[in-house]
Formats: sequence, C-alpha cells, structure tokens
Amino acid sequence: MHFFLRLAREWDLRFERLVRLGAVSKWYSSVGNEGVTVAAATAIEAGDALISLHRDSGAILRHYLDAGRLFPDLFPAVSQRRASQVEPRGILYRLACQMLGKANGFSAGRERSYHYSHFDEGAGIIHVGMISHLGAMIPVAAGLALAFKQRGSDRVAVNFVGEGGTSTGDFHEGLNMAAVLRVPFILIIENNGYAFSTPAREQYASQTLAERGAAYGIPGVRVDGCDVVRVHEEVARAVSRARRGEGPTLIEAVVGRMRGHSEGDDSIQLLDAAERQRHERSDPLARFERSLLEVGAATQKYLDDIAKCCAELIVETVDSAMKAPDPVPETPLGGIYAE
Ligand SMILES: Cc1ncc(C[n+]2csc(CCOP(=O)(O)OP(=O)(O)O)c2C)c(N)n1
Ligand SMILES: [Mg+2]
Repeated sequence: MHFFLRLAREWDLRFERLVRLGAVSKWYSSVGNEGVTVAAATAIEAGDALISLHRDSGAILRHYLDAGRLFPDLFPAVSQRRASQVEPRGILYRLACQMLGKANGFSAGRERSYHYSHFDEGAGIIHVGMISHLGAMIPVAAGLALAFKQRGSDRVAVNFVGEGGTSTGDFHEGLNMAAVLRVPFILIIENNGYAFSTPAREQYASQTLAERGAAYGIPGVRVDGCDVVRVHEEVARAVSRARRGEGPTLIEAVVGRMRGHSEGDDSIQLLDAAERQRHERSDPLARFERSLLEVGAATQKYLDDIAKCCAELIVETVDSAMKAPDPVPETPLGGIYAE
C-alpha cells in the first residue's frame, strides 16, 4: 500500500506541475485522498468492478498495476492478482495518454480526463470511469453489482463519491435499490468537507453521512480516511459481507482537503490558514510513512528509494506520453454506443 500511496502522489504532483507550466489546462488533484483510494483498491481483487470519480487515481493505479512487475528488485514476491498479467509500464503509459487526450488513451483522445472506462476481463479489470463528478455513477455501480449477483458470481462493485455527490437524487435511488436487492455493492464517500466552494455544513444537516446507512437498512461506517490501515480493514470487511451475499455497505471516509477543487481555481482560499494547516497535517502518505518508521517496518532509506523509483517512473511515463500522437479528426467513431 505504501508503494501505491507514493506512486499516486507522484502522479498528481507531476500533473499539478504540468498545469503550472501551462502544458495541461485542468487537473483535479487527489492529494490527500490516496489513503482511501489505495486502501480500498487493495481490498478488492481481479474481476471486481471499480467505479471511479475524479479523485480516485490511487484506486486506478492500485487496481491496474503490479508493483512486483514494475520493480522486481524491490518487490520480489509478485502479487497473485490476475491483473498482474498486464504489462504495467504499457498500461501506465496508456493512462498518461488518457490524461493528456492522446490517441493512445483509453478513449482514443475524445477527451482528457477520468471520463473513460477500461475493460480487460481476461486480466480481471472491470473499470468504469465517471459520467459526472457527482452521484451519477451510483446507480450504474449498483447495476454492475446486480449483474454479478444475477450471474451467481461472488464479485463485488466498489464505487467512490464525494460528500457533495451524496446530495443528488442518484445517491438515494442507487443506494436504495442496491439495499433492497442486496447486491454486492460498496459505496465509499470521500468526505473532504467541501464540494467545490460549498462547505459540508451547507451540504447536509445530519452529523455524519455514515448514519444514512441505517435509513437504507445497510451498515454505515465512518472511518478516518487518512488512516490507511483502518480504511483497508473496513473495506475488506464490507467486501467479505458482499461476497457472502449480505448486501451493500456505506463507508464514509473523512479526509483532509489538501488542494482546491481543481488546480487553477482559487477555492482553496476559502480555507483559513489554521484549517489549511490542519488538512496538511492529515496527509495519509506522511502519516503512513511515520507509522512504518515507528514500528520498524521500513527505514528512511527504503522510503526514499521508493519515492525516487516512483517519481522517476511517473516523470518518464508522463513525459513520453506528452510526445505521443494527438488524435486526428478523421478517426472513425466507435466505442460510443456500438460497444
Ligand atoms: C450536475 C453537476 N453539477 C455541477 C458539477 C460541477 N462539479 C463538479 S465536481 C463538483 C463538486 C463535487 O464535490 P464533492 O462531491 O464533495 O467531491 P470533491 O470534489 O470534494 O472530491 C461540482 C459542483 C457537475 N460536474 N455536475
Ligand atoms: Mg467534497
């Protein structure tokens, strides 16, 4: 998990820098959310469905890539995930192309962001990207879970949503249906306290969002989203329940807001200095590294080596994707409704 926390961090830092250099026009940073996304994707397996939004690069990287195949010297014990059959550098390059709107991206350059899906069922990857940033994916994810149930499969669907997305009608419709049909669905709210410029107190009147679970007749759990180990435990528990046929779980993971809504807007200015410092201190990566050092599970040199490998890999991959061919308007349409 530490490797993927660091990899996801470097991914965002590289794109944030490209925004500042004017090479990329917009970026939604997931810095601060990695503790939730990496831990959640670690709790699922090949063949499970991942349904992501705009701050879920940690889950995508964790689900697609095998650390052992990327760095065999660092991770000699290759994971048993079927997705480990996927050539990691190749798929990372495609992901970078996707973020840059290049022809080699998953959506062949039709747009440049997390609005894409990637299906490679042979490798166990069922990844549905976002329609909208809000609640629109919840009914879709619940539908995927229903398909698993109807096929008699023990696979589960995991979907993320921001706390702002919980105020949409889709949240109610999707979660209620999932609960009534007892489908294997895990909905994880990444609660960073703000939806663009709207603070959580103007978003919902209940104390927590986890308590909504009771209204749907499903477990609702609140967890510190910057505590990677706790998030992993809770998602793993929810996944086990879902695989046993016991239905959905709602997990509210509370994270800090370490960035504005998107790079390039000024929404971070809404937070006063004290609040910003509090969010900075919640950094899940720094916290996990401190705990690894404290329990003697890692040395500072090891952490530094991982950081260097991750930074080099990301810079190299993103920079080569920058040079990849742009899509051409003559490209035949396909893969829209046809597939
Ligand atoms: C229907 C609709 N309205 C508004 C937007 C613009 N928008 C995109 S993300 C967002 C806020 C999302 O906040 P939250 O769900 O808390 O997620 P966060 O960005 O904080 O992770 C808004 C208003 C949109 N994409 N779709
Ligand atoms: Mg939010």
